[in-house]
Amino acid sequence: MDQKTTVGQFVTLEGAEGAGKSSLLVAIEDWLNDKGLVVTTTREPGGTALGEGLRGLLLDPDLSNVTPIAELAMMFAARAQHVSEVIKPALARGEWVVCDRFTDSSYAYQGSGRGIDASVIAAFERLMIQRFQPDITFLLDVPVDLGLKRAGEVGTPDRFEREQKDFFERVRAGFLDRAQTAPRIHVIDATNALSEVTGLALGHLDRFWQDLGQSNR
Ligand code: Z5A
Repeated sequence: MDQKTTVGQFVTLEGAEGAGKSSLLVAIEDWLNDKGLVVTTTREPGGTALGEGLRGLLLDPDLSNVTPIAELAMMFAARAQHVSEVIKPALARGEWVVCDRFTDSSYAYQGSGRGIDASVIAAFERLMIQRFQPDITFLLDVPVDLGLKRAGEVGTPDRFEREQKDFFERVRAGFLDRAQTAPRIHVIDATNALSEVTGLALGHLDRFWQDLGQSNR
């Protein structure tokens, strides 16, 4: 396919603790670069000076009594800045953007995990980012115990990593429910070896890429 016929696409990676998003992001970036595409990689919360500042507060284990709605508002403040300052400009330049987490995480963590009603999150989504959506999403699904074990092997626990197992069970269920409602979300069994997880995701990405070529003919 002639790469000049494609326009920038927005790819997001989702999943609970230790699912392997960071590892997959590198493989996707390499795959897209091999196609001759320009790729911007980024993450949430973060991706801008404001977003990284808010990330520091959101993950700070010493801030133990943040209310769920304040947490949600900070996630969306970071996201609004990120969409406007980084994501949309990169897409407008024809680049592909690969982002570690996006709005699906707010539905899973602040919605299913913290108990905020989905209609409240949808209202933030409308107000703050005008319902801007990814083009394709990979949801890395892993049982909570395995994810926590993997994540526990890296660094000291942040504010989210200090949550109890039942919180992460709700988050996992929330992600899987959401995947039922959006065809853009591809669920990948992340209990597999990293090479297999990568292969499954790149298979979906290749089909998505081929379909883009079809629609550009
Ligand atoms: N959050 C939120 O609440 N609401 C929102 O709207 C948003 C975010 C956007 C920060 O996210 C927190 O923000 C997050 C949710 C919340 N907290 N939690 N939980 P983050 O993405 O920065 O944090 P994270 O999810 O905790 O990252 P992570 O633990 O690093 O997960 P990962 O990126 O999916 O995993 P990884 O770093 O690629 O892998 C972890 C380890 O497992 C590493 O040693 C790998 O080598 C290993 N690994 C990975 N895959 C495999 C396989 N397949 N086999 C064996 N070993 C593996």
